[in-house]
Amino acid sequence: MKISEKNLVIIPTYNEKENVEKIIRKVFSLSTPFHLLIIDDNSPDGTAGITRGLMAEFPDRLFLEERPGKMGLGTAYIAGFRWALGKGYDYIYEMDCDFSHNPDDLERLSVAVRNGADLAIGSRYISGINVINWPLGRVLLSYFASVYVRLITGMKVMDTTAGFKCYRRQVLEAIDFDDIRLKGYGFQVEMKFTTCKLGFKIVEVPIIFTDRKEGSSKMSGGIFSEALWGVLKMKIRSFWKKYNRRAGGMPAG
Ligand SMILES: Nc1nc2c(ncn2[C@@H]2O[C@H](COP(=O)(O)OP(=O)(O)OP(=O)(O)O)[C@@H](O)[C@H]2O)c(=O)[nH]1
Ligand SMILES: [Mg+2]
Repeated sequence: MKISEKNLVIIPTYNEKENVEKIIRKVFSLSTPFHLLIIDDNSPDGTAGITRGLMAEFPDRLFLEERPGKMGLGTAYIAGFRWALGKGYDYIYEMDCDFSHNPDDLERLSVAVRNGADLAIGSRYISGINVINWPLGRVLLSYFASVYVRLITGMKVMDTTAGFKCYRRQVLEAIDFDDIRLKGYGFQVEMKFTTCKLGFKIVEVPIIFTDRKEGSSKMSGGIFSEALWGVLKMKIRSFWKKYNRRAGGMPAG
């Protein structure tokens, strides 16, 4: 890796006091000199305070952005992307705080983008189904959600809802964040769909995903139904936009 290349890992947090210090230390123990941005939504359990306490130990590498309340994963990432672009990072990673994503795999995503991918996805479904400790119902839900998204969008991505990724900065520069509407799992789908439509190269890197051992899930029925309907609406909107461009502005909508 060229010494001038800057890598930023963004981790959104909400009530991750059991995990946050461990994940920070783990990321900084890797051989790539990753920087880390924690985006905390005023977690009642004091996640931000724990992070702040570690900043003196990792000066110029550990950063914290605090938002006033729980505003969802999608807007947290968008805030992080804008921050990263403003600071000149070359490679921008998304990772959960709960160790479902193995921080060691950051290095493998890094290799994929340096070998030419514009977006590297840590994929649970590229070689079988690599999910550990999820109840069968949750695995099936996630897997068939991915199949559903592939059918609707036509994307050739196996793990369409994956949230462990690395973007080359040019991808994020090309995306109009104000046009990204979905917030939860839908956000992850919409970002991939937009990246695909812009013609960027997406590569899936096989990973093993493990259910969280500590802290609690923020997954909800609302997030699920947003993804279900939102993906359909997203596809219709994209079709409409294309049609509008071809028809020179007609019909309105
Ligand atoms: N800043 C911020 N972070 C969030 C929010 N919701 C979830 N997170 C974080 O996003 C990451 C993923 O959330 P999880 O609760 O693990 O959701 P999940 O991985 O979809 O669900 P599980 O598999 O059940 O853990 C974790 O690091 C959470 O702390 C939010 O509203 N704001
Ligand atoms: Mg999780």
